[in-house]
Amino acid sequence: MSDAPVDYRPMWTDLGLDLEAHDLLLTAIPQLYADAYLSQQDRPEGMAYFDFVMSEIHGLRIKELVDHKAAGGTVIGTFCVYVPEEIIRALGGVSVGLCAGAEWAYDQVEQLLPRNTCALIKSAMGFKLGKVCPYVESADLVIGETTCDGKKKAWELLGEYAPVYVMELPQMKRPQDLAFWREELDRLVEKLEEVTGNTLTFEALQKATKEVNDKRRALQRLNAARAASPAPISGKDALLAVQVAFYDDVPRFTEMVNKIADELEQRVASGKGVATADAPRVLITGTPMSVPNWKVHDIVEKAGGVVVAEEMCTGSRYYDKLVSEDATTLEGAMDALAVKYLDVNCACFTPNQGRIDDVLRMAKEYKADGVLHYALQFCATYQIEATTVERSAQEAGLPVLRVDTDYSMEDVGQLSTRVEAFLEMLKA
Ligand code: BJ8
Repeated sequence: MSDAPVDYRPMWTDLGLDLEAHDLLLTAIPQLYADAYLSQQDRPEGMAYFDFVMSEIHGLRIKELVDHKAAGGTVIGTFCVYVPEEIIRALGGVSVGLCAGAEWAYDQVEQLLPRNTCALIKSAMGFKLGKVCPYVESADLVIGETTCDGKKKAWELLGEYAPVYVMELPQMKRPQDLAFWREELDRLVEKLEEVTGNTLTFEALQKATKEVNDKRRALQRLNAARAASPAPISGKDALLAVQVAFYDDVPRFTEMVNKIADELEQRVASGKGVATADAPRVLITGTPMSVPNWKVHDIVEKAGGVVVAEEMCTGSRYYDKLVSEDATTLEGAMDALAVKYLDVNCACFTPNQGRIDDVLRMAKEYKADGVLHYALQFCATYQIEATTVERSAQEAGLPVLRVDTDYSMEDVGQLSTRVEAFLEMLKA
């Protein structure tokens, strides 16, 4: 096999990317990655896989998606962990997460959305309008959801540029909400059957459920090792693993993460870590962080702390619960999916005590010294819920630092100062 770099430009042109703008993006991400990731000491060797994945983020993986489509498959884009990837997979689709973590084409975005819209929505919209995301350009269908008001209304506008289907999410978790959600999953199946041209079967859904559960089990293993002191892996690396889980090939990802988990378990047994045993241990909770948003983890870890857990959708909310594999019928398998997916604790639900319980439980399990509440600016649900999280954590004796930010780097200096002071307090 030749080692010559592959020229992906014809593929990007076929996908309709703006090559000039895309070149700029592909210059920025490796710089960010090198600064945040490759500068780390004593990383687990298994992270070489993720270095490779990141170096090919718009290359090899996109080629795989293009080949999958050429063979009759479909690609389905998603923005939320409430969208069951098992159904997409069982219907022969590949699920790819489309949330974006960088400011892009905001001049165009702000002609459509108010300036004070959260960065996650603006970025997702910017990647589409700016024609720099090969994932969204590969998607046969984009699935939005009615989680927060910003997303719900943004999908109407995104629908002018891409084929969008919106799932309605209940805002409470009562029995009648579960019944509604179960029906909503049936409507999703109907739509996906239409797009994929395939019919959902019990066997295919069970197989997909097992495969996605295996992926989550691998992430559970990787993350369980972080309870050790010293932490065997940085928070940044653990975050990256979950970020990649949203678009990588499922069996390959599972295999590679299990290998890293093996390595971490050996590190724990031999007392090897990435930080000193007295480094302040921080649990981060809040809104999701999509590639290449590594800002807050980077600040904490460069200031001498170590992030030991993430209670967020790019964290435990993605992997900590499994779908029951006990069903014997398609109906039963769909019921199991509905139960699992409604059990995600997003701040768009009221009440949302489950999230508070998770934060307190995880802080104990991962021996966190303090909690950093992370919210994107203009995200009302998480910014408001921060008050309850802070109060509950403080009652449990955990100091809390609230960080409201966006994807810009303008506040890095100011945030670093606040984080350093917080870490000093945790050490005292
Ligand atoms: S389940 S957290 S992935 S909705 S940050 S767009 S909530 S204004 S991302 Fe999320 Fe699903 Fe919930 Fe998780 Fe709105 Fe807030 Fe922006 Fe957000």
